[in-house]
Amino acid sequence: MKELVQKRLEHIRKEEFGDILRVQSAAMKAVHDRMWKHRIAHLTPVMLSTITDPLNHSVEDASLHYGGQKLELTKSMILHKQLAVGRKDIKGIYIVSPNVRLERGHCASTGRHLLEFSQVDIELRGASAKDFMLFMESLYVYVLTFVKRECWEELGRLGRELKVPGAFPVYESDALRAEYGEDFERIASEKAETPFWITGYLREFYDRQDPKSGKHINYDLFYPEGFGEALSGGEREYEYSRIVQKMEERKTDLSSFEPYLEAARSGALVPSAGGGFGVERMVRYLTGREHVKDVVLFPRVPGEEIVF
Ligand code: ASN
Repeated sequence: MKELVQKRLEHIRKEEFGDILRVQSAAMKAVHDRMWKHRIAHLTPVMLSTITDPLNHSVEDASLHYGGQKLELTKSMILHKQLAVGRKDIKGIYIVSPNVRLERGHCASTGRHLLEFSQVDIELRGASAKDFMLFMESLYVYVLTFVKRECWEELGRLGRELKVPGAFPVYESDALRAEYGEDFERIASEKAETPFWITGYLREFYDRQDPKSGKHINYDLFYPEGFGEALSGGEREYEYSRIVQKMEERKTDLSSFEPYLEAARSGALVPSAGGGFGVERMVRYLTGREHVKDVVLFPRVPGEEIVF
């Protein structure tokens, strides 16, 4: 125990954290400023709920019992985001949202996974995929420009040179898969010199699928230089019958989403598009560190003992 405590203290005291945390502070200030400018409302996070994101991959159970209810720790606030933008007076919302995803061991080596992380989770009422992608591109350029200007000394000491992108190329996931195989995301990110989008993923029920063409109207944003996925999101399903159909196709247990389904049945959901980007991944990219754990004082790395 003693040795482990010392090891963790060494991590907390690492000299470079001064610069890394300064970059993080600048990036988050830029995010909040941008949201303010666009009248996107800041919501406080939800950490306990009867419903949470089913995710696209399986993780270990993170639920608890309280007051006779089974409550889930938030994996993402996607379902709450949809409920929130049902308000007519809201143009969009964002949350700096803590997410708990008890990933299985293999995620330790990706450099991008933590059991607990924060994402800036955004949803725009009435928006299309295109609207959201443009919004995100301008946010990204704004953050990068701000960090470069305000933190040039810190970035210099960290040995990091950042380029502000012009265009954001868009690729279809099927086309990249055909070119590079199953590992297409990693390969495309390693080859890229600017951030880029990949669209058209088959995944959770809440991302919209065009009923006629069968196209999945969703997207991921990727960092260049091998830093991998930055954001995922999509247009949303909001009609009760479509949601049930998509859940059934995915063999989802409908009863565990009953409050959400009841809301959908009563017409509480509206068209929207959104997405979320991980704060730690963004800071890792901005500072050019190897692993997300290098930018977090108290990282929860899959497979590593938690001390503090
Ligand atoms: N934040 C994502 C979205 O808006 C969902 C997620 O984190 N799995 O689509």
